[in-house]
Amino acid sequence: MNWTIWTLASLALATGVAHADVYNVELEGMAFIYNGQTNTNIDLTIQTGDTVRWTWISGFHNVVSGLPGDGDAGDLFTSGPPTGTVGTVFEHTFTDVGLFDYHCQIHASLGMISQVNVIPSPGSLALLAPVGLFARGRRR
Ligand SMILES: [Cu+2]
Repeated sequence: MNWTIWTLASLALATGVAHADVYNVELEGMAFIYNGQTNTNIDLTIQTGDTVRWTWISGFHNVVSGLPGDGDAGDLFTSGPPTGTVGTVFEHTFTDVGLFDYHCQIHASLGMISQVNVIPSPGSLALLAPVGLFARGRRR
């Protein structure tokens, strides 16, 4: 394999065969629901570049980043005022690594709080391998 191929491979990884998966969380009753889990019991780990899509199934809700009472609640994302319109969809694409809380302002006191764990996408790490191989091949 020649250096051109490695260069192209490196560029492809660097410019991001970025992760862009979508994870669906439903708002139903007084709960966020994902994969059969609800509210703070939801175990949702995604990668940078992935999107969480919240869909209103029933009830009157909104989706606000942070925890109730946080000074910066809603700064990262907010779906706006609560709505009971079934079928409403709100999305947020996570670009930073971290553990992100969010809640519904109507039902947070009843436990409607959850979180998203964001880890680095492989594309942001894989760059190192091809660059190393490229450097080694070039010495020949
Ligand atoms: Cu709610």
